[in-house]
Amino acid sequence: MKPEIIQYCPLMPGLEAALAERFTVHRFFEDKDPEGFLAHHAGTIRGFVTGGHLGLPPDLGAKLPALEIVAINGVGFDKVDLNEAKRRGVRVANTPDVLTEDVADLAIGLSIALLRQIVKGDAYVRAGQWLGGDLALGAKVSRRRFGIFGLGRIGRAIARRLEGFDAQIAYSDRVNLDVPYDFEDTPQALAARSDVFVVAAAASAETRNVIDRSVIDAIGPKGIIVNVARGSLVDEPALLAALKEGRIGGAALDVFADEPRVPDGFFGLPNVVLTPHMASATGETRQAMADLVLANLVAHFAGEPLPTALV
Ligand code: 8YV
Repeated sequence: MKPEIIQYCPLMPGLEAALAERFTVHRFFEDKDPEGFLAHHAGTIRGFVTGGHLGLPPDLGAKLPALEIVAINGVGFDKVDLNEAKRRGVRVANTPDVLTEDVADLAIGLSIALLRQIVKGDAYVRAGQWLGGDLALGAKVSRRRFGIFGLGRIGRAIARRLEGFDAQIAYSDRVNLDVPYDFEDTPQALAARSDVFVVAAAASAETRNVIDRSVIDAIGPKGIIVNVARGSLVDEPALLAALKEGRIGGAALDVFADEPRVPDGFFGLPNVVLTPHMASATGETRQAMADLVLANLVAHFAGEPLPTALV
């Protein structure tokens, strides 16, 4: 008998095929009658495969008494209750490291796109406006002051890339780390010395809405914010209000508080760049993530240690 697992979101076709070979896969995200499904199968579901942005909703987890493993297709585990998993003896794995470069690359790309008006320039050429004059001037990227909020694996990869731009790099983290960048112990202090404030910290109860009005105002009308972490770190209504009132210079956002729903208010603003949570979305990286998801599930059901265990 193949172990039964829930697939909670679409995955790479190759991963879906590999899962189907080894497991009885319930494509929960396509189920028209999830309650009916749970009434019949909840008791035999042993694995749960999910996205980092989706995790395992607590009420659903509570309905799966035989659950043994949650395999996250992503590095973020903010949507999985690790304490509850420990308490229940449920193992949890994510896909760290393999996506670090891509997320850092997108943070740099978004910074350049906004400062150098790449998206605006593209629209300008397509609309035939080039014939009628010049695009307004952008702002330099090289030698700019960058503040990185969260200097974990991804934050450090962003900093390393910024060294190539001769940027002035500062950061905030829980502690002062042994790195060649200036440390600030509050997001406000970091914001006050940053032209580009990059959010790269993990989402948690402590970091919820930590980028609030005081931080946004400290970034100020000459500064911009770039978010490749999670929407929950930023007070989104406060950011939108600041953008509308010109209290912050701009925002480049890959993540949103209630994605894929993005507040309409952002759409009409000229000083924003918006992307659909695509920081890890390259073929190479999504394949590497898929390989890790499969390796963790296979290891678990073979009774072996998980390659990238959280719990
Ligand atoms: C993915 C992510 O977009 O790694 C994460 O935590 O949010 C992203 O890499 C997502 O998890 C895809 O499932």
